[in-house]
Amino acid sequence: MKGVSFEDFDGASLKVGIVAARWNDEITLSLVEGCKDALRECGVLEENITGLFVPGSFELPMGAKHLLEATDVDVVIAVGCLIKGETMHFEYICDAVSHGLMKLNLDSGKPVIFGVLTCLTEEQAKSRSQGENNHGIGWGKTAVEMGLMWKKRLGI
Ligand code: RBF
Repeated sequence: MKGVSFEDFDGASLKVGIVAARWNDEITLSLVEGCKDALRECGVLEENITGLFVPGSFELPMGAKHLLEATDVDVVIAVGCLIKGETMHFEYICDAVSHGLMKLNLDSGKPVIFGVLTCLTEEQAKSRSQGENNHGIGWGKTAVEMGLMWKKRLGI
């Protein structure tokens, strides 16, 4: 199997936030569905999933910070899709988002999952957001694993 394997988790105690960018929303909505499918498969309850949309991927770190501070979620998944264009925006936004999300992980102490596709073409983005290759599935499972790890460390 390409990527990583996961054990069977029991996420019934977890509260999960999903912040998603509206840029390339055909792709990001499908990625969010992949995340939710995986969360449900791991036993996360529908009422324990909180969603928030932001305009673009650059806004994901701020949106994730909002979820961490204004709600009682244990873990946040930040979902976006960057597609390389004619300008340097792709490089700047990829760099800013990945650093912003990592900083939030370390500063907040709660896990923030990097659910951002960085693609050279729209075709790549489509193939990574559909069916069994929907990367949202792996991000959902990663969120459960890291959320449970965080709760265990705190003894809650
Ligand atoms: N946001 C995305 O989530 N994905 C993109 O592919 C994307 N491309 C952009 C390209 C340009 C030229 C600009 C100006 C913005 C782009 N954004 C994209 C939006 C960006 O993440 C952010 O929402 C805006 O720059 C406002 O802060």
